[in-house]
Amino acid sequence: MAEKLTEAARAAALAQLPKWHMSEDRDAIERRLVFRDFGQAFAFMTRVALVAEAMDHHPEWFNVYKTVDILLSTHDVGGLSELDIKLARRIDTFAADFGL
Ligand code: H2B
Repeated sequence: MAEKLTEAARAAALAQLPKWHMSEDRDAIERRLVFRDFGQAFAFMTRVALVAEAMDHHPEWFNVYKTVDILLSTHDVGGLSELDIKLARRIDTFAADFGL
């Protein structure tokens, strides 16, 4: 079972994820990605979906054309856990493949 990150743990984790910011109204992290077109955005989302399913940890996300807004939070603990940090790192790796 995941546990909510302590203040020290989340500060350390966020320092490693400069492209993410804390949500204004949730204990969650967010990143916006703007791709070249819808095909790239959806290819990226497909890769993330497969990893999310394998992790049994799923993003909250919103896609309009080439923009993907992602919010990560662990529902089971009502806030940020190590699972969100792990998924954010994987997402950053995929995004880098698209030059983001
Ligand atoms: N995703 C996220 N983001 N948080 C969760 O707590 C979570 C999840 N729990 N995906 C999983 C699925 C849980 O509902 C199932 C039953 O394992």
